[in-house]
Amino acid sequence: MNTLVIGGGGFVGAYLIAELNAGGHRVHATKLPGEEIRGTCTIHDLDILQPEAVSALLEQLKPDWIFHLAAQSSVALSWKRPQLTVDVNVKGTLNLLEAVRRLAHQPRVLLIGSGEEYGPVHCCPVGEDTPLHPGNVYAATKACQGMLGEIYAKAYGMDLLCVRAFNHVGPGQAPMFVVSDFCRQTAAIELGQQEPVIRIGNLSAKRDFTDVRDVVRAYVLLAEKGIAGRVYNVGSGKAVEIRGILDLILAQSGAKIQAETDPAKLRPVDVPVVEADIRRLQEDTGWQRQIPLEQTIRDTLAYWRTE
Ligand code: A2R
Repeated sequence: MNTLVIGGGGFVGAYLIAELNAGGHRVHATKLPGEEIRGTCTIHDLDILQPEAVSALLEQLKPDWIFHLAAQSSVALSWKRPQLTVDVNVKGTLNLLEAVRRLAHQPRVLLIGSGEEYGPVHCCPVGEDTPLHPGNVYAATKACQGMLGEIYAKAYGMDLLCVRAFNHVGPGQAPMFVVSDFCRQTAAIELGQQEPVIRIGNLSAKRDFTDVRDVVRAYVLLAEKGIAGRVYNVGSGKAVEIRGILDLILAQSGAKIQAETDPAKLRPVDVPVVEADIRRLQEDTGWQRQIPLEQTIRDTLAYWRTE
């Protein structure tokens, strides 16, 4: 397949490009000017906010599959830069949908959204038909992305799937995410760069963590086998307490480390449990998680020890 990864310069992009290469696909990927892309692919500079440039690239490449990863992906930044977040995540997606609509052929498009779209849910595991109550600017833009996708799919018969990805983790992730943060601090302590105290937030929250390599495998399986017009949760289907993650990291480290609460890491409203219902993904694609959390932590620790 001739594939296009939009927003290939981010954390997930590098892994998705590797997965597509392993599957023998021809890979094109876009990045913002000045960014880098790791992985074997043909690289194109593209700002998703330039509608003519988006159209021109699609006309030129005529991809069979498009994975839309480009986003302002930080919840914290979405509070500080709401206009930018709406521009990139909503207008950017609209530019893509409009460009796809005008193509002579209809590629398969995966819009990558987020488990954040559900908001502070009280049903666990959360299924795709649960009403969305986004609780922050980022989540609202991703919910809007999905709604636009559904409208375009119905109105224009576009071959489109919406993905709601839950927490994904792995080597190379920015340290503003909890697993990466704990692993980075642990490696810094081991290397004598930080006093032997790890700063933590709310340890009792439970989240649904999946290795990024399993996540991108799900994306490719969805491109192959997903049913057009459907929404798919992508997650492990099993919530894990953050305290359990910290224990796994400390057990793998061997260093003597104390944990200390950092008020800055506590969220005013923290949802106690987030767990994805992944039956639809499993039934339609046969996806199963392959990489246990212990392995993800081992690899993420190894990454930070050499950074
Ligand atoms: O913000 P930057 O400089 O890191 O660039 C990000 C890029 N991006 C854009 N690409 C094209 N046109 C734009 N106007 C634009 N603004 C930002 O999208 C980054 O390289 C990429 C998204 O990658 P990450 O932020 O690392 O997200 P990650 O973890 O790879 O997640 C992929 C997707 C996102 O849509 C998330 O919202 C979703 O999975 O969970």
